Amino acid sequence: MNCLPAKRLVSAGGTVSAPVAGLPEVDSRRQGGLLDVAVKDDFAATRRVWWSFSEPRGGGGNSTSVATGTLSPDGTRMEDVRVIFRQDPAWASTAHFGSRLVFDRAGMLFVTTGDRSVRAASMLAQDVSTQIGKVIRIDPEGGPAAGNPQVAGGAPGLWSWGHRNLQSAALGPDGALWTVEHGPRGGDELNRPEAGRNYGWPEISYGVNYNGSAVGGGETARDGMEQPVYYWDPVIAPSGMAFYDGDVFPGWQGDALIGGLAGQALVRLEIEGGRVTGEQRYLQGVARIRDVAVASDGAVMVLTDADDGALIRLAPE
Ligand SMILES: [Ca+2]
Repeated sequence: MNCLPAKRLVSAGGTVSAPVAGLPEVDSRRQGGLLDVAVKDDFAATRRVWWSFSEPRGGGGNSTSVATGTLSPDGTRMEDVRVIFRQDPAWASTAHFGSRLVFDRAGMLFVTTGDRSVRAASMLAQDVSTQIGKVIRIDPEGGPAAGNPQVAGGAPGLWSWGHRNLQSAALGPDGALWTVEHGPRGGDELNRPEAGRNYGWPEISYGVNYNGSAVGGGETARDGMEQPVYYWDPVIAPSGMAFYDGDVFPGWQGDALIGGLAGQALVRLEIEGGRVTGEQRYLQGVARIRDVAVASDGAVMVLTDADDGALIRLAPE
């Protein structure tokens, strides 16, 4: 089945809606598509929705973009839609778009991007004037966010740089943004990106390129570049992340839950004092896991990545 990207609503009872109408055009080739969706706590009153997607930008180019709109009262269409962020520069690539959207406690919106997967673009992850390979932080209307770092020549919204392909992000119990990025072979990373810091890609990595060659000069550390909190070798191919804050898995309180695509697992990281103290895997081999969330009743919701993908609810018997 080759689906066009569609945003759908799934009811509490598991009924899947028809595609929601009114979305802007999406470049859905290869890794492109509808990427993430976010609402704020006041959604029931405002019906405002934010989503990231790969947007055609002309001339074969595209970018990770963010749109916002209001879901119609009957849930069938987005209204008052506008694009509030367009990654600069656009690039002719069908890979490494990121992307995740996370609201922080100040109500600002983190947007994670990717390095576009081709060498000339990947190098721009180190160029602070671009939005390639970055964590971006904007206000919910797309404007500048108070509290962003002052970086000389920094692109609008610049928070942190030197990232490869960020498909996992969540706000931790510490109120900070945590991310997991796809590394090359053997280099997926958990980071806690701090304002104005450089996370090293494509200069340092714990992995090697897919053809076996070294990343950069083959170093894993360099002055002025941050170390990951944790890394995977072999990789899990991370997508989706949530910190568990429910009641039905009491032993998981405060732990990070991360989806594994190639890893075909739900990965749980025990984190104490900002360090990973244990790793467990669930649903091993069941499916490629695209996203994970914690429901209001404490159940864990897992979205699989397949032609006939499923939304799975995990709760104790
Ligand atoms: Ca890094």
